[in-house]
Amino acid sequence: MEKQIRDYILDLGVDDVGFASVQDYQSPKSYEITKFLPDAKSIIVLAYRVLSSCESPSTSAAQNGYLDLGSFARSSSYQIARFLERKYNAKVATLPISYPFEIHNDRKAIADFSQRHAAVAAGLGSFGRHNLVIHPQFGTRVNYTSIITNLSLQASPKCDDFCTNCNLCVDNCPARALDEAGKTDVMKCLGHSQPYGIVADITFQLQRLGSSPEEQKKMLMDEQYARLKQAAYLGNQYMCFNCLKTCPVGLS
Ligand code: B12
Ligand code: SF4
Ligand code: SF4
Repeated sequence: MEKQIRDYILDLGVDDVGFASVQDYQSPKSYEITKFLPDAKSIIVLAYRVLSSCESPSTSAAQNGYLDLGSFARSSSYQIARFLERKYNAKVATLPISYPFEIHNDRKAIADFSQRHAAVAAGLGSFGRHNLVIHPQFGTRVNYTSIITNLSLQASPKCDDFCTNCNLCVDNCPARALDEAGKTDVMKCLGHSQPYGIVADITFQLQRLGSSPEEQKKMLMDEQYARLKQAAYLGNQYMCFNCLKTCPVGLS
């Protein structure tokens, strides 16, 4: 069964796949797996290589490559889930590349499920100094999604540690968000990687509330407002790829 599932997934064009047993998924801040699927037994983790457009000097081109990946991942995930249901009468729960996730004041920007911990559990990489998962072939230029299922699948072997501690990711972070080992300073990263994300939106709205009607009109005609709107429509607002693209592992 594992081979049939793997072949189906790779034939779709997904770059790599790994299997984890639910016991191997250890993510202290995430919800229990049974919250997503009460009789969950395995996690199928899918790896998608990030396009070389992440290096483009054009922010829109870099962002568009990422949105392309996101659409492909969503479509692949749905097709694989349908395949598992039809062929094996399986129960499934698909977990996204980023959104949606539950939003609560006490959890802030912590997703329901950690794709990074799932990828490590499924043998699709190991954590690096930049707190991202490094894949054996694609290095850090990779995104992950997961499908939780009640099928019992043989777990894939775990990966070695690939980080060479060269510190390039830390030195190339424009927000200095990676200075403290083992921690990403979320607010510093957010300000730089999502300059038109929710934090920027709240700042704009607060400023608008305290402005005169004339100033408000001016603010709504300004490019800043159009950028905030565009980011909100697109959903994925990442505009920085530095830690992902500067990591040399897997590039040769
Ligand atoms: C929200 C979010 C963000 C927020 C962070 C909010 C936060 N609270 O951390 C912000 C905007 C800052 C962000 C930035 C980025 N993100 Co982001 N993000 C997410 C998202 C949607 C949810 C993260 C989350 O809350 N997970 C739940 C928590 C509980 O788990 P976790 O985040 O994995 O955190 C654990 C690990 O970091 C772990 N950990 C870290 N280092 C180490 C080391 C060791 C040894 C161990 C054992 C554990 C460990 O400890 C944490 C607690 O358990 C995930 C997708 C997802 N659902 O996982 C993508 C995701 C993590 N992001 C990703 C990427 C690529 C980025 C960016 C490069 C931006 C971009 N251009 O894509 C930057 C990188 C920042 C960095 N270097 O850390 C990828 C990472 C892929 C990879 N190769 O690892 C993910 C997995 C998206 C995906 N589906 O592929 N992101
Ligand atoms: S995405 Fe950019 S700002 Fe965020 S940690 Fe990586 S390099 Fe730093
Ligand atoms: S850039 Fe260097 S230090 Fe950073 S994760 Fe990659 S190998 Fe490790």
